[in-house]
Parts: sequence; structure tokens; C-alpha cells
Amino acid sequence: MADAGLLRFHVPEPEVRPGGTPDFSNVTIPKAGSVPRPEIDVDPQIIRDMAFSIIRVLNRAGEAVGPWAGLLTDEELLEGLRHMMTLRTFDARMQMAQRQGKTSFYMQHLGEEAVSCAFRKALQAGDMNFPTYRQAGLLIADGYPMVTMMNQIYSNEADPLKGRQLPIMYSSKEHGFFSISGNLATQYIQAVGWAMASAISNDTRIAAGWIGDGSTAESDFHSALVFASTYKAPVILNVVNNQWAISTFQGIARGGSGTFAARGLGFGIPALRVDGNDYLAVHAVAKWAAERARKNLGPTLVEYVTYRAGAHSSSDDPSAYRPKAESDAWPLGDPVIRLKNHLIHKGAWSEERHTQAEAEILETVIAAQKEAEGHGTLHAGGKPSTRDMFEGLYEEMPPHLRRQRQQAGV
Ligand SMILES: Cc1ncc(C[n+]2csc(CCOP(=O)(O)OP(=O)(O)O)c2C)c(N)n1
Ligand SMILES: [Mg+2]
Repeated sequence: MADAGLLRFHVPEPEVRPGGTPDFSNVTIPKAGSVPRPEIDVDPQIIRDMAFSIIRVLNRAGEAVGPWAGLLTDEELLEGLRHMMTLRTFDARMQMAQRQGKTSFYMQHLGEEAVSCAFRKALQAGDMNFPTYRQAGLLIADGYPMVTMMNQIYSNEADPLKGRQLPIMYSSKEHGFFSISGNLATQYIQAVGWAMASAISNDTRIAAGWIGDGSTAESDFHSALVFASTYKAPVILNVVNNQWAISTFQGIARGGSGTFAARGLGFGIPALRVDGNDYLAVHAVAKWAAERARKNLGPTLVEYVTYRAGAHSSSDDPSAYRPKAESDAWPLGDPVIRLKNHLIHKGAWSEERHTQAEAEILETVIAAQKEAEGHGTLHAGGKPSTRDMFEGLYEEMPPHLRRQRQQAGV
């Protein structure tokens, strides 16, 4: 070999680039229903294989099959479908509002709606999520008012956060939604710390940390796993693998570990992979992990295998780094269509009712939007007062801030 003895630097490359034909043949998809459901107190060593498989409930025919099926009633599934459809419609309207200059920034969930919507239903009131910007379904599925979310996005006079957070970075203690921070992976150490505190104070509430595939490269992710593992913290460690971290494909952060779930194995943390586009599977796995946490069995790491079908954010253009039709080729399909087909298969839903629901949901979202816009948008109408900028941080305001507030005349 010409380069014998010379070192070569390795940089993982995505399978396909823009202009190429999308190819997911490297993603092995086990049959729905084929992965066993172990007892929650299983020895993590025995289920190491689960970090390399994918738990799935919905098959191609729209049937719910296997040991992870059967936890939700038709009413609950219909509610779940409505939540996902609401989130999708909400996203489309807010993305459009950003293009109309009514807000500076927006981030969509397209293709990933099942993850946060189904997960929320596995938690109890009082549990705390430490979410990233791509889990607004946690709020929607918990009945948080859409108009309040929009007020935050518009940074208007009714914004509960008074314009002090980037649009979409919500916060609601009552809904178990810790203030979103743009500093990714901090959510993991905070979730583990919160869970440890809950255990230390003999409380009953559990925590859920959230991270994307790309952000697992941050050292906070690894530090959090050490503490969660050592202290058996009552926490669910969620990794949303949507294949992309802006323009960086998941192979970069995954490195040689095979899967993101496998990162848990070195820490002795049970690690499951689940079809993130399957509402039933996400809910069943989240429930399993929540039960473990609540019974003092410690943390569970869950990798949701999904695909970010939209742009990273309103500032991103994915056609620059991946084939345009890549999301159509994604082998796990669309979460809304899959749950819809399941409910139709069961006779609990129909195409007509679905079309009608789409129209109703759009009407509800538009009504919320009108109400929010009545309180102002980025450049028009009511705004939080300038004085608010100085409030809410210090019990006693430091002299330099008091001076600035006086200079501002507020
Ligand atoms: C600590 C940190 N580093 C870098 C960034 C910039 N950044 C914002 S989003 C993003 C990609 C994150 O990708 P991933 O974790 O896969 O989440 P996804 O956006 O796909 O949901 C990056 C690098 C950040 N916000 N925080
Ligand atoms: Mg990602």
C-alpha cells in the first residue's frame, strides 16, 4: 500500500449528500412486537441487546402487536392523535408567523411529535422535565394553553417570561417543564441533580432529562450518566436521535458506540431503543422507565429513533446538507399517519373524521393566534415593560443594576 505506515485521520461521513438518492439501508428495523418486555427490576446485564434493537408496537398494517402493546384505551389514543395534530398545526402557524416577521425565531417538531406527546402521558403531576427546544409536545399534551405559548413566542405584553427568553424557550413549573436553556446538555446534569434531590428528600417525584443525538457529545451528558448510575437517581434519560444536529449527521456524535443507547451500558444503566415515530411504543417504554424510577430501581436511558423532517430552525436550510426527499425515505414513517391508521384499523377513527379534526384543530390554533396577537407581536402592539427586564432575578438588586434602571427611567 502506498500509504503504509502513514496515519490517516478518520472523519465519519453521511451516506448521502444533496443531489444523491436517500439511503437508510444501514438502519436495521426489527419487526413490530419482536422485542421482549422485561420486568422492570431486570438485571441490566441481561438486556444489553436492547440497546441495539428497536422496540416497536405498530406494524405496517396498523395493528398494535407484541408485549409492549395494550396499555392505552381508544380514548387515550384519540387524545394522543389530537395532541400530535395540534402540535403540527401549531408549528406550521408559528413557522409562518416567523416568516411574516411576527417573531424572530421558531423551531418545529415535524416528524418527531410522538416523542414528547406520548412521553408526557407516562409521567405524573409533579414530575419534572428538563427539555430542549424540541419537546413542546410535553406542554401541549399536558393541557398548557397554546395562547400562552404564543405570547412567549411573540414576546408580547402577556408573555409570562416577559420577553427575557428566546422565542420557544418556555417555562412552566406547574406543568413540569423546566425553563428551556439554549445551552444544550445542561438539561442532563440538572435533571439528574433534581432527581437526586427528590430522592434525598424522600419525595415521590421523578425527573426526565432530554438531549439530542448531537448534544450527547457534550461532557455534561457523560457527567450526568456517572451521577445517575452511582446514586441510582430516579430519572429517565431521554436521547432523541433525529439523525441530524443542524448540518451534522448523527454518526459524528455517535462515534464508534453503534447506538446512542449503548452509551448507557458502560454505566450499567438499562438502555432501550424505541421507535420514536410510534406513539404506542414511546408511551410504553416511557412508562416502563418511569415505573423503574418510581420504584427506586434507578435511571433508564431511552434512545428514540426518529427523523427531523423539517429544518433545524427558522434560520436553517437543510437542502444545503441532505437530499430533499430524505424524510420521505425514512423507514419508520410519519407518527401522525401511523397512529391515524391504527385507529382507523380498530374502527375508532375514519378518514372523514380525521379531515374534520384537522379543520377543527386549525380553527382552534388560529383562534389562539388571534388572541395572542391581540397582546402584541415582535414589532407591533403590547410589549413587556422595560422595568420587567430588571425584576425577578435578585432578591436585592445590586447597585449597578439599580443605576441602570434609573438611567433607563423605569
Ligand atoms: C452547548 C451548546 N453547543 C452548541 C450549541 C449550538 N447548537 C444549537 S442546536 C445544535 C444542534 C443540536 O443537535 P441535537 O442535539 O441533535 O438536537 P436537535 O436539534 O437535532 O433536536 C447546536 C450545535 C448550543 N445551543 N449549545
Ligand atoms: Mg438531532
